Amino acid sequence: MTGCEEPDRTVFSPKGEAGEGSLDVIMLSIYIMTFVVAVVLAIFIYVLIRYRQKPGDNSIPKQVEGSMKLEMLWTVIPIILLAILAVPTLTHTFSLAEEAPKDEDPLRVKVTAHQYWWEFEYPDLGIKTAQQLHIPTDEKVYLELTSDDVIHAFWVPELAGKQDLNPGSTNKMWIDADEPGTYEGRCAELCGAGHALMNFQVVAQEKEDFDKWVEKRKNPSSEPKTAEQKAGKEVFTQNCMSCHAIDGTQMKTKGEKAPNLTGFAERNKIAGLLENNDENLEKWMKHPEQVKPGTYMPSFDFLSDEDMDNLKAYLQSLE
Ligand code: HEC
Ligand SMILES: [Cu+2]
Repeated sequence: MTGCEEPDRTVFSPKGEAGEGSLDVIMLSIYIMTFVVAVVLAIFIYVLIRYRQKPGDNSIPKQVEGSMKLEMLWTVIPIILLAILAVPTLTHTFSLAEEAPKDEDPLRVKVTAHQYWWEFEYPDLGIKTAQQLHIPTDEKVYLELTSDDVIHAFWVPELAGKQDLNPGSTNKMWIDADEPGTYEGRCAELCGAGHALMNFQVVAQEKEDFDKWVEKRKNPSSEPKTAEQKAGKEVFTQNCMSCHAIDGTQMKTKGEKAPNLTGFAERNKIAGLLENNDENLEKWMKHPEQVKPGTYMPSFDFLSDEDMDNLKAYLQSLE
């Protein structure tokens, strides 16, 4: 409850139907627990005062063993309270895993977690991206979640509850946002050295803006224009292409083991973490392990300053 760095980025300020449903369940359990604590405390204080030893009275109170009435009472009341809690909790949890409706052609996204980054694929749109999941507002987006290595968990506190991503199987959930904005996401399952920094963002956009983003992503402008960018592409081809893919150029590699860098200039964070600017980009490329311990991106501190500058110019031209 108190662990989030920004005060309103929590489950207590939901920005969509899924998040609101979760908050309702959380509040119901808080009310029930508050009620139980209050009743128990009241009885406790009453008993402390009412039955404490009176001055001059050393008699031993009447000894009672086993009371059918009390035993029944404190067994039945918790059962009733748990039943009141269980019904909405289960209903909500199962509704979050609801299947995408076949007839309506909903937006589906395949989410694959990797140590320590996120891959987002839109199978019906033919788009692949990383670290930032774009979604349209006011629409349920159906996620199919899986992992490439160990168990991770997908969590965007403002939008929905947590869901595990397991290697070799697929879990389903839907999310929705009713306001445009950038929502912070975290990996919520200890997955290795870089776990605490395995951040991502959900970028919710009005439907038109989202459609524009899709168009742009389908026809990315990744041809270098300036001399610097051209030289940067060379450096990229030699050093980075074995892992990273950029669509829209000839260099369509497998690139499954590292984030797809198409449209990189438009991401507002690098590796889900650092503000996207030239300084941080250089810091990341030179010493990624200092930014995110355990990361599988190798260090490129051996590149000359000129190569580095060209590379930055090229990457920041990818729209
Ligand atoms: C051995 C494979 C590998 C090579 C080679 C490699 N990278 Fe990476 N790169 C990765 C991985 C894995 C990540 C994800 C790191 C993470 O977030 O844990 C990454 C992340 C990045 C990111 C952040 C992406 C994002 O979505 O925010 C950038 C930028 C990047 N690499 C640039 C480069 C450049 C430039 C080169 C060449 C100089 C390069 N990489 C070479 C594996 C590689
Ligand atoms: Cu993880």
